Amino acid sequence: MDYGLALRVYLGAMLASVATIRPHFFALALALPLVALTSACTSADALDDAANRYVPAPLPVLTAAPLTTEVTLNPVTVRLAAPDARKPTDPANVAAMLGEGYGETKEGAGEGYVARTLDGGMPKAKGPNARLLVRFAHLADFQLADDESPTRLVNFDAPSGTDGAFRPQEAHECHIINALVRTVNVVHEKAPIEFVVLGGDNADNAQSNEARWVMDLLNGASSVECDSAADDDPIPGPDNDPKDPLVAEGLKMPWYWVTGNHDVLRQGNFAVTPDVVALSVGNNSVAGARDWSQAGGPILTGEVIADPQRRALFAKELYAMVAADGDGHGLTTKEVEAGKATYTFDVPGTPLRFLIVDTNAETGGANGLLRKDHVASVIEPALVAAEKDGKYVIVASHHELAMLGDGSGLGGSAQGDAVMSAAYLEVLGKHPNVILNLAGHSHIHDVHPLASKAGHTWWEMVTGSLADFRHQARIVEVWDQDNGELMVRATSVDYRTDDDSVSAEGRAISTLDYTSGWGLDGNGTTGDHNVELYLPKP
Ligand SMILES: [Ca+2]
Ligand SMILES: [Ca+2]
Ligand SMILES: [Ca+2]
Ligand SMILES: [Ca+2]
Repeated sequence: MDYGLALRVYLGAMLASVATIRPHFFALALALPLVALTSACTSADALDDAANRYVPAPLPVLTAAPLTTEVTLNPVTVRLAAPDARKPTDPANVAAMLGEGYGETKEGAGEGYVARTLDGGMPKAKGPNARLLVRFAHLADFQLADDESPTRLVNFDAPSGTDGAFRPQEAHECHIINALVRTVNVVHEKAPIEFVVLGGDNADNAQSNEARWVMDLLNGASSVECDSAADDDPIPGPDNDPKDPLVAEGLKMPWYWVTGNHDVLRQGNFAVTPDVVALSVGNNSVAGARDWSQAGGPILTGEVIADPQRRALFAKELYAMVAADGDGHGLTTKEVEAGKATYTFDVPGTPLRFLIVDTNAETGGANGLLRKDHVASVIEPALVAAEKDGKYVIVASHHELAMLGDGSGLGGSAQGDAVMSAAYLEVLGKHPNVILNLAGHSHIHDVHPLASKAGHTWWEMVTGSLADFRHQARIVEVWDQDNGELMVRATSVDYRTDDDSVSAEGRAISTLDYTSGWGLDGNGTTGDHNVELYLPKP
C-alpha cells in the first residue's frame, strides 16, 4: 500500500493548511490503525547481550571550531528548484546520489553580522564601559529519533508537508549531537559559554530511550548507543557506523531543558495514551521503520523486534526523568507535579532572568498551546516578579509567538481556554523588561521584532534545527552597551567532523536531502543568522 498516496488523498486539504509546520507534521496517519497495532511485545531474549557490544574509543581532542563569521560550509550541488524524484528512504538512492557528488560541501567566506535596530535606524555608538552580561548557546530541535521504532511513519515521507516523517541522516543524529557538543566545548575554551539552553524537540517521538540518549549525550557518558532492540552493526567493527556506540564528551557547562511538541507527543502530533504506550513497546510497524539488520537500513513494515526501553512517556514521566538527572536542568518536583516545564532562572551578577515557558499541547497538535490558567497563575506572576526585581527577561520556549494556537490541528483538539498569539503578545508586551523571545520549532533561523499594543517592542529570535542541514547552533551574547541600549549578538556555528567519520557522513547525507528538495536549508536569509539586535534598556 502506498501510505503516502493514501495520506495525501485522505487529508489533502489539511496538508495544505498546515504545510508551514512541516518538520513536525508527519504523523498524519496515526488516525488509521492505532488499536490494531497494540500487539504483545516479543521476549527480551530477542535483544543482544549488552556485554557483547563494542567499547567505543573517544574521539581525539578537537582543537578548532571556527564560527560562521570566520568560515561557512556550503553544499557543492544545489538543486532546490527541482526536487530529486529519488526517495532518500531507499538506501540505494542515497548511495547513488552520494556517488554523483551530492552531499559534498565546501568552505566559503565567513559571514559578518547584520546590525538590526527596532526603528530601522543606525545603532548608537557604544559607551566606554560596554559590558558582556551573558554568553550562552542555543541548541534547538535535535529530534533524536529511535529510527527502528514501530511508531515511526516513514512511508508518509514526501516533499513539502510530510517531509519530516523521515530524514536519511536521522540515524546519524546521535553522532551529530556529540560532534556539536565537541564543537561547543571548543568555542567555550576560546570565550566562555556560561550555559546551554535547549530549543525543544530534543527527542523525536516522546520515547524513554530517546530522552535518555539526549541526556547522556549532553552530560557525557563512556558509551551511548542509539540502537534499540537488537544490537545492529551495519558496518562490522567499532566507530564506523551510526549504530555503533560512541564516547559522549558531554558539555562543559550546565544545560537547561526546554520542551518541544516532539518531546511529549507521539511523532510531535499525537497525545501519549495507554494505547500509544502499548504500541511503542510492541512489535508491529505499520507505516515503516528502519531495519538496520540489512545494509543501509532499508524501511521495514510488519514485525519488528520489540524493546521495552522504547516506552512512550507521559509529560510528567519525562519531567521526572529530567529533574532526576544531574542538576535537574532547571526542573524541580514543582514542574514535575504540575506536568508543565515552565520555570525561571537568573544569570548571576547580571540583571538577566530567563523565563522558560512550556508551550506544548499535551492534548495533541504540533502548534503551541497556552492555557488561561497557566498564563494567569504561572507566566504572568513570573513577569510581574521579574519587573519588581528589576530583571530583564528572556522568554524561551519551543514555539515562537506566532505558532501558538487553540490546540486544534492534526492530532489535536480545540481547547476553549487557549491564549492565542495576539493575546499572549499583550501579556508579554505589558512588561517593558521583556527583551528577547527565543524559540525553535520552525527549523529555520529567523529574527523579527515583536510589538505590543501597549507600545513595547522587543526581539524574537528563532534558531534553526540541529536535525536538518545546516545543523547549526547559535552562540548568543547579551551586551549592556553603556549608552542606554542593550545588544543581542547571535553567531551561528557548524558542528565539526574532525576525526569523526560518522558525523561527517551524517552531514553528507543530510546535505543530499537538502539538495534533492526533501529538506530545508535552515540558514534563513541574511539578517536572520549572524545578527546584532539593538534595543533600548528597560
Ligand atoms: Ca524527509
Ligand atoms: Ca537495533
Ligand atoms: Ca550497535
Ligand atoms: Ca560498526
